[in-house]
Amino acid sequence: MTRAWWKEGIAYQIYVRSFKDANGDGIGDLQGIIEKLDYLKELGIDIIYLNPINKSPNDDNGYDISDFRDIMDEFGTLEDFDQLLKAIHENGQRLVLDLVINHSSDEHPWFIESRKGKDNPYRDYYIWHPGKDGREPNNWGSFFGGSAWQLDEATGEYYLHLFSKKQPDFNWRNERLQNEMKDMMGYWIDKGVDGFRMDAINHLEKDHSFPDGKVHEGQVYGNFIKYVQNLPEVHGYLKDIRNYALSKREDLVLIGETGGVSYDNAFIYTGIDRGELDMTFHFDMHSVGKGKKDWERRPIRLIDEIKDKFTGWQSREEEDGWCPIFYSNHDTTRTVSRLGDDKKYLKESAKMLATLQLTGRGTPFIYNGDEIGMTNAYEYGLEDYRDVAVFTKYKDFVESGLVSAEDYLKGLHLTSRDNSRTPMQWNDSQYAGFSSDEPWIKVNKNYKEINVEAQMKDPNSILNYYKEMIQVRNDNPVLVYGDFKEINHDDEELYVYMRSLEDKEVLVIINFYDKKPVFNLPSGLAKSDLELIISNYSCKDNDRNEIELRPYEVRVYRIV
Ligand code: TEU
Ligand code: CA
Repeated sequence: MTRAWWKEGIAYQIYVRSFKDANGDGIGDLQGIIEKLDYLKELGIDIIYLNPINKSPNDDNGYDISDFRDIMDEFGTLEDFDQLLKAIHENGQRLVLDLVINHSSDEHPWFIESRKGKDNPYRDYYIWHPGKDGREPNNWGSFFGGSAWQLDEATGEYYLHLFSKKQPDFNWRNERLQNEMKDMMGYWIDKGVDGFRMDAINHLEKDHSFPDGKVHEGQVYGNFIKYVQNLPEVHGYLKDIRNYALSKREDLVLIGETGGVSYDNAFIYTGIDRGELDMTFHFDMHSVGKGKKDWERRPIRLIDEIKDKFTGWQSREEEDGWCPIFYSNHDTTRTVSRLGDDKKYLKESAKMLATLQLTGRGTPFIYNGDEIGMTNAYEYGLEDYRDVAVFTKYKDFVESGLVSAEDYLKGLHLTSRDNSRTPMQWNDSQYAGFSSDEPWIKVNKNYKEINVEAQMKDPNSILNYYKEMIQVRNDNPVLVYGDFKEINHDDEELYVYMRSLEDKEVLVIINFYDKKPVFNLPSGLAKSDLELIISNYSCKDNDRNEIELRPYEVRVYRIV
């Protein structure tokens, strides 16, 4: 197995806007992150991935960029950035930036030029199309609801936006645009950035015949996914980007965000011989427990929703490339609310999920707040939401009568991205120690019970368990590079696997529910062969060759 810093490190994703506000304007900022670098070092974090920090009108919280080379006003200045990067490197940590090059803000100078006229030199930096029979060019709906086309009066043509209408898609067939984007990456590489998470990167190419999509039951628009995702031309763009980036610095890490990609096809991007990406952020954990309707959820099925996926990713050949291990990010709900039990067994289930994440082969990406078991915000009213998608989808679902406003709101408590964007809970002071002023989005009401300060003092806290589990991973390279072999895949409650590297073997037993299953040791293995490394319970044991597990109990054993 080829070694790399980005394979061995523990990564942590910071949603900057909600992490720490240093200047008291209610919005997180770069100086706030600098204040918390020692906390991250103490936790055992090696790699920090920041959601977008470039200038943006924040229609989609930074994913609509109006200046790719400057810092968002609310987050600080380029000087703050240089200070942050220097502090990260002095801490022996690395920085990965979010690179958003599928689209820009409609307030970017290029788009302002592009919409001025059909013969403007920037016109085909973006994707314009005449209407059809007085309407949009086709029936595509954006990911955020509404049509994927926006009419621009100035020239009477429509522009394409897969996301919000303030996020016009770039035309990646334009070589000048390609060069502008590479040059911009070079600017950040020259500043010392260690890698990039490349946003919506497998959407760079679209089918320019723009055929209508099939309108599925319960949907208002045509499904466009096969015309805008994973088209073959994407690979050429990625090879070109990688060649350029690595010509400037060899040990960069390039991580693509790629919907519609999983363990069985990620090699098309991460295959070592492909020369494209080092890892891909997939969406496998987003859809776990997703109900029939966009706003509904159902109980999780361990085998086909967790084991098939985790084991699938763990079982890939080395030549297929590497992978991140993560549950949540800024586009999903809180891990322990979606996959664990955030009421009766918050601590036990959060620690169980931490163990699964930190004993797998792949780079663990901990989403900020998961290390203290932050939960969804169940008390939010519609007025408390900030995500542009909440309101565009409100039109599609509530105003079109598909669901009542009351049921849509209940659904948001279980499915909205804003659940994972509530302010980081540092202590039990007003605004949870995130800010001295009212935050841009309401603090979760449980911050007095769930916060960093309280958990630092509690040896049995989720935070201290993450710290311990990270140390266990660092002390046992078998957990980083070791082979993975699942035991008894068909068990519907227990997830059990062996990690092995040379003569080292570690057995991981995970009870995924609030039940009390018994694990019978496989033949050839006896209790006397097991040495407990870590568990989320104080271990009681019988003398038989079986292990009784309590709700959400995990056991990590060294085979001696
Ligand atoms: O999300 C990308 C995204 O949502 C699409 O890739 C799509 O959901 C997927 O391909 C479906 O299979 C990124 C950011 O993470 C998100 O926060 C932004 O809102 C979005 O891009 C637009 O920049
Ligand atoms: Ca601030």
